[in-house]
Amino acid sequence: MRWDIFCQIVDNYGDAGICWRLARSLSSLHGQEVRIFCDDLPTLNLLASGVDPEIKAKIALLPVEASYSNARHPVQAPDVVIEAFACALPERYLAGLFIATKKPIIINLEYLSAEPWIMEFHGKASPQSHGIPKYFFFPGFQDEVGGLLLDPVPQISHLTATQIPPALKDVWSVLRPGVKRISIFCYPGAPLGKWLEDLSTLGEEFDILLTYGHAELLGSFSGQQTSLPNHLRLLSIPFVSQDEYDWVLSQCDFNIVRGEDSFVRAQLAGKPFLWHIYPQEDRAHEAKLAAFLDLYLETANQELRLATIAAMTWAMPSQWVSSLDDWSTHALTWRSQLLKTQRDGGLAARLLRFVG
Ligand code: TRH
Repeated sequence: MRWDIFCQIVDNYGDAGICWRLARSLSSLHGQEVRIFCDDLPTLNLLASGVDPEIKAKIALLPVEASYSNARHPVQAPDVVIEAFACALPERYLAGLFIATKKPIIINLEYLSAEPWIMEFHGKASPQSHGIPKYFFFPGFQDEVGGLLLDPVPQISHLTATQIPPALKDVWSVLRPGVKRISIFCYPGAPLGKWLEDLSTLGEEFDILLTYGHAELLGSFSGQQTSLPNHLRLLSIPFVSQDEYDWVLSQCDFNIVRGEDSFVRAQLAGKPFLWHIYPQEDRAHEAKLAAFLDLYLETANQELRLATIAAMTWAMPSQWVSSLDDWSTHALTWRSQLLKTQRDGGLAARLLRFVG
């Protein structure tokens, strides 16, 4: 089938990240023909860099305008149109679909949530005045919903610890053997300086990998690193490709992640993590985090449950670090559990079955 994915980048990388991962899964794992129309191609290209050119060549990354200037429309509409995160389709593209002989299915690909209400809404029709069938598709953890995006192909994220991606060689060369590693990818507003300061008092050594732009978030704190005994070493990594970032997550002992793509990757890396969920004005993110923790901690003992909830809500590391070993074991169990629930192929495969 032919798929058109529309991606509007609001202010972060997540929209492009999800679209790119989905496109790769559909193309590499399921042999689908995919085009992504994006309003910010440089960002999309940045994430997609470093991928095997043969895989990349099969997916068209195009500006939004190309969706209505292409000769394929209105004669040949795709089979499926994805509106990633409910982004609006360009009017001229939609006009082409109206007069196409065979109408596609439009999928409103929603945000990932662990909240139980999505089970009721997943797959529901969203009737439109133009008559082209449109459905809601909710990614999620339960069997009844849209699933999770798994790794598209065994590439960099599956390399072993010694197969360091070239872009990370410099940083990796100064990591201290046997020292715990923490990667940091969070939103501005996180109490990062205080968090690191607390970490530095634990008497244990940590190498801290700051993803692109995060040294600036730390402001004066990063300038004070000499006053932090050797316990903490702060290292900035460049913006790397999506696969390389996945690899970083798999090579750290603890990860701070943020939007829904890195959140799922951290879980599939099988490591303890802090999900700095995107803060929403109506505090809807609090309900989302609580719903996830209900699932994530279902089998955890009371001590680990309290430690994890504390960590996920930015309590200082000294308050929960003693549970880190238990948490590491739990993270591996959770990973296997996730892979079991997604053995049907996860989101891409469920999407294919849904439209098929
Ligand atoms: O960038 P994000 O904060 O995106 C968010 C989410 O989509 C969120 O749900 C949405 O509401 C909000 O934007 C508006 O975080 P996320 O989802 O983790 O996406 C980051 C992507 O960037 C992910 O695919 C990994 C990728 N990435 C790289 O490719 N290289 C890097 O160096 C880093 C740090 C990330």
